[in-house]
Amino acid sequence: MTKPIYVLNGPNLTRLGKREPHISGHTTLAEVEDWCREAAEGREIVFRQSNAEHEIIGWIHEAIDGGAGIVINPAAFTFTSIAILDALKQFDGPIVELHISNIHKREAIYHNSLVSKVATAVIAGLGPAGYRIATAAMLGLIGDTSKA
Ligand code: DHK
Repeated sequence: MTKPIYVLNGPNLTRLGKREPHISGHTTLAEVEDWCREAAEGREIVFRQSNAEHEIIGWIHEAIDGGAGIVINPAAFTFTSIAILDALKQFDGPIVELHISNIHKREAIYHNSLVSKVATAVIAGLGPAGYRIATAAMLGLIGDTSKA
């Protein structure tokens, strides 16, 4: 059984499309989920969002035992959560850290990502379309050549 790709989303991303559209655009998280499933080219996607740190850690633990790769937009937890960093450290597969906005162009509180310390790659500033690119890149990182 091929392992799924986990696409995990942090706090406030439920409001994607309504929240700060000048930064994140009008695309909703449901549309983003559809894009990830399309970009996965038939590979199973586990797509989750939570405003709760413990839930995101629970899904990372799930991926440790049964996931091929993790695409994660930890949102504000990127800069605050050592607990999420510690969970990701236990994951052997590729991790793609994703941000809709270019965090390095924003206020200083968004400059020091804890997750980047364990991420295989970081995508930031491509808007919601970054999810599609991150998923496609993940197929390559996990060596999914099913469509090659
Ligand atoms: C989303 C957030 O909620 C912010 O806390 C991050 C990230 C940036 C994003 O661009 O996807 O700083």
